[in-house]
Order: sequence, then structure tokens, then C-alpha cells
Amino acid sequence: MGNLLYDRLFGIHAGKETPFLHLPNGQVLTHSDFLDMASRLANTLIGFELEPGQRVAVQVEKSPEALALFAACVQTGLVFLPLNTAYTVSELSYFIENSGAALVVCDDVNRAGLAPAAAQKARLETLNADGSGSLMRRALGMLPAFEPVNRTEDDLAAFLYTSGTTGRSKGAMLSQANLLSNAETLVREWRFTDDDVLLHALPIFHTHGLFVATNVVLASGGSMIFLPKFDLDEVLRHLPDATAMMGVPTFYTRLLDDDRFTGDLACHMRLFISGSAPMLAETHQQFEARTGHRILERYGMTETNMNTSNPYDGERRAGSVGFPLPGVELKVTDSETGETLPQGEIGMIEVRGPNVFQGYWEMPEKTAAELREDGFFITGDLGRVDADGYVHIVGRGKDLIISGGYNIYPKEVELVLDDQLGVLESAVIGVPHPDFGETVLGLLVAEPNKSPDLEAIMASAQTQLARFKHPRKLIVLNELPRNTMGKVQKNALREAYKDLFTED
Ligand code: MLC
Ligand code: AMP
Repeated sequence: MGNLLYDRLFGIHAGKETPFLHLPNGQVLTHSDFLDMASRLANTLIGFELEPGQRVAVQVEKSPEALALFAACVQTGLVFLPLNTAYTVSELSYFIENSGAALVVCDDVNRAGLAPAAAQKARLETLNADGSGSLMRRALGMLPAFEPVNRTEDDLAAFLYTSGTTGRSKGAMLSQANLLSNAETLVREWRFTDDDVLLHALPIFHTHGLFVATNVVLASGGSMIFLPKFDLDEVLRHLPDATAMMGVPTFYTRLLDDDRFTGDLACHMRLFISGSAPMLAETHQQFEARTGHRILERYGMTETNMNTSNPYDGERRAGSVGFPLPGVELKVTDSETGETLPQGEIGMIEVRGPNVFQGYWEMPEKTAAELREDGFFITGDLGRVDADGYVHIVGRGKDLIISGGYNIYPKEVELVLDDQLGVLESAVIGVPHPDFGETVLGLLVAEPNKSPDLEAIMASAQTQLARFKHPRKLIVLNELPRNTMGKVQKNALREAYKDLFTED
């Protein structure tokens, strides 16, 4: 039967002494070095007596070892479950519990905090940013060879948790075929080859940095300049050695804000790609004026990987996310009836294809509500298709904030705010922000004759929510605007505060 995902992403590079990872300290790991590391880890995982299909929850800093752990999970048929390094212990406990993870891998500094959550069912190992920790200590004693475990294309390869409108995160289950089909399509569409050097400054716990960036490089046999995070100085330093870069819009606005980012520095590049959040037409234009490059914008989601892309050859249209990828069907429907709307009209974007996930882990109702029986996934994004077939995202049907490429569901923050002393109720909205695109604003209504302590509320939020979800500001209102049905009018609030962070 084999293990197609392993064979096509990793196995094809066996014995290759060409570079795979260029590290900021000048060290280079070849494809062969990387596979040795992955195989040692695979032997370690098997030694833990884990069964294929079990989940491995991983909250670690970006490192070659962390990436090799993904490869080792593919090799052993374990389900890789990467988690944002910003998550607090309280957020992590939910993911560990909900996924029923059999192994938790975390940084040494978080070990004590996570021990109670893992104690019930999971084994706990550590992996630090420099590769130290219990996991690699064990792996170093293992053989650098491993025969991949048999897996079918429908077997699960990864879980990625994504928040929801109710405030409860859902584990999106991705199969081998979901990941492989998308990676191979993107290699072709974006013309990646083994000559490419991708500047990789994204986190590797999300679709963008892990499945889009890394899998595309693996499938094409190229290499990556593997930076721990987006640090402007480091990105500028390494840009001359790269051929391509992928980023969220904040990467590009930060580059444009720096005079050292010149046309000369970018002229040798083959491709700049943006996604995960809308890029302003103004950013597209400024980037082209500065560098002569048109950023290629694409559109995807945790549940679907990539759905659409602007063309490699042909017009890359600012404000559009391009055409459905080969094999992906896209339609715009009436949110109420589900009927397909006439071309050009605005409605709900639905997609179907080999990229679309298998459902939410142990949440059949939520799965049924978003994934139709005929295979179309209801994205929650509102859009239209123009006369030339380009898809435009015009808004969101879901109550979601995207800050610097990270998703925040207001409900999750509201639940924390509503719980605070002196707070009667709250509304959390996204408002424009010059760096993050959008940011979180918390609006509070005090209980009668109480005045909530805003500093104490922020401090409490810090213990419960990852930093990127914290409101940048809290404002106390006399009441929240409501419609005749009693529903909070978030549109009115967004309009009232739209200039809060963008006015000089
Ligand atoms: C960091 N902070 C954020 C933040 N990232 N706050 C809001 N939104 C964010 N995105 C916090 C920091 O903790 C810090 O808090 C403060 O904000 C400023 O820090 P910074 O140094 O400026 O942050 P930085 O480390 O530079 O991070 C910004 C960023 C990063 C944009 C580089 O967030 C990032 O790499 N984003 C990429 C996200 C991504 O990969 N999304 C893909 C999802 S997949 P303090 O304590 O200093 O106040 C997906 C599907 C698809 O969406 O289509 O791709
Ligand atoms: P996530 O759940 O983190 O995978 O985020 C997916 C969401 O990001 C999508 O549903 C869109 O709302 C948004 N998104 C991704 N790419 C783009 C883009 N190019 N333009 C606008 N929104 C995007």
C-alpha cells in the first residue's frame, strides 16, 4: 500500500545531498540530513508504542527538529497537531483534552504548566528552539532509517484547530490526499523547482507556513531560508539569497515601511506571494511601484488549504484572489437558500475538491453545518466572481477578525470579558490597524453603578487568551447598539470606531 504523502514529500529526497534548510547561523541541512533526523524521530515515536491515527500535539518554537517531527509523524502514520506558540496553558489544555492526544511535545519552559493537562492520557516530551530537550535526546540514540508505515490517501495526516463563532475551537481533520494534492497543484501553478530558495519567515503551526510554504518546497525539491520568525532586519539580510517569498500582508507592509527595502534588493526575486488575510489594493500598488513585482495573492483556509490563486502568467489583479485552482470547484451561493447565484452577484463562497478537509474532530453537527453532503464546504467568506472569472472576497459572513494573519473569533474574547467583575456585557469587533490589517477592540457595558477596572480586565485576559487575541483597547459604553430583534449591531460599532487606530 505504501505511504504516498511520505514518498512524494520526503522519500523522493532520500540520499540527496542538496540543501534543504539554510539556517540564520549559516548552517545548512541537506535533504538527506533532514530525512536522517526525521527517521530518528520516527524510531523514537514508535518506541513510545503509539498507534497510527493517534494525535501528537506539538507546541514548540520553529526549528528544523520541529519540522522533522512533522515528517516523523507522516512516516509513522501519527496525526500531527501543531499549536500556536502564543497559546496559554488554559487554551492548550482544551486542545490536548479535545484531541485525545497520546503525545504532547512542548518547550521545557512550559512542561510544568502542561503536565496536569497531559497527565490523564498523554505522554509529555520536550523540544526546545535549539533542538535540545527530552525528545531529541532520545532520538539521537536511534537509527537514521525508518520504513514508513502503510497509509491510504484517506488516512488523516494532521489536525489543525480553528476557532469558531461559538468560541469553541474545532479540530479540522486533514487527510494525506488533502495535503498532497494541494502541495502538488501549487508547485505547478507557481512554477516551483529544485532551484528555488524560499524565504520562510512564517510560523510552522498553521496552514500557510507548514502546508503551503514547506510542502511546496518539499514537493519541488528546493530549499528554504528558515528564519525563526518575521524579523525585518533578518528578512532584509537574507532576501538577496532567496528566489521566492510567502507572507501575510503585514510582512509586505512592514517591508514597504522600510527604506532599505529597495527595487535593487528585490529585482532578482522570481515570486512574492501573499495570503491569509486581505491585502489592500494600495499595498499591491506600492509594492509594484517600489520593486516592479506584482504580488501574487491567493486565498485559502485551514479547512481547505488553498482554493484560489492569481495566475503566475497573466494578470494578477489587485483586490482579487484569482481563479479556482485546478481541481477546485467554487460557487457563490445565497446564504439562506444555498442556491447558486448568477455570475457577478455577491454571496457565500463554497468550495469542493481534493483539498477540502474530512470534517471536524468529534463534532458531527458542526461538520454537517459547514460541509455539505455533496462535498461543498461553506467557507463563511462572502465574495463574487467577476466577468473574467477572477474571484473577489468582499467580506465575511462569519464574525471573525484577522490580525496579522491570525484568526480571532470575537465570541471567545467576549466570553472572557463578560466574566469580569463589573462587566454586564461586551462586544468585540475588528477595526482597521496600520500594521496588523485589523485589530481587536473590546467594548464594555458596566453593571449598574459599577466601573470596571480595565487594567485588571486586561491582566485577566492575559492568563486566558493568547497575546494576539487581546483587545488593543477597551472602551466602556453606556449600552450596545441593538436592532429591533435585540441583536448587537456590530456593523454600527465597526463604523463608529473604524479610524481609532489609523488616524494620526
Ligand atoms: C504578534 N502579536 C500580535 C500578532 N503577532 N498581535 C496581534 N496580531 C498578530 N498577528 C503581538 C506580539 O505578541 C507582541 O505583543 C505585539 O503583538 C507586537 O509584536 P511584534 O514583534 O510586532 O509581532 P511579530 O512577532 O512581529 O508578529 C507579527 C507577525 C506575526 C505578523 C509577523 O503575527 C506572524 O508571523 N503572522 C503570520 C500568521 C500566519 O502565519 N497566519 C497564517 C494562518 S493560515 P507585545 O507583548 O509586544 O505587546 C491561514 C490560511 C491561509 O490563514 O490562507 O493561509
Ligand atoms: P484560517 O481559518 O486561519 O485558515 O483563515 C482563513 C480565512 O482567512 C479565510 O476564510 C478568509 O477569510 C481569510 N483569507 C485567507 N486568504 C485571504 C485573502 N487572500 N484575502 C482575503 N481573505 C483571506
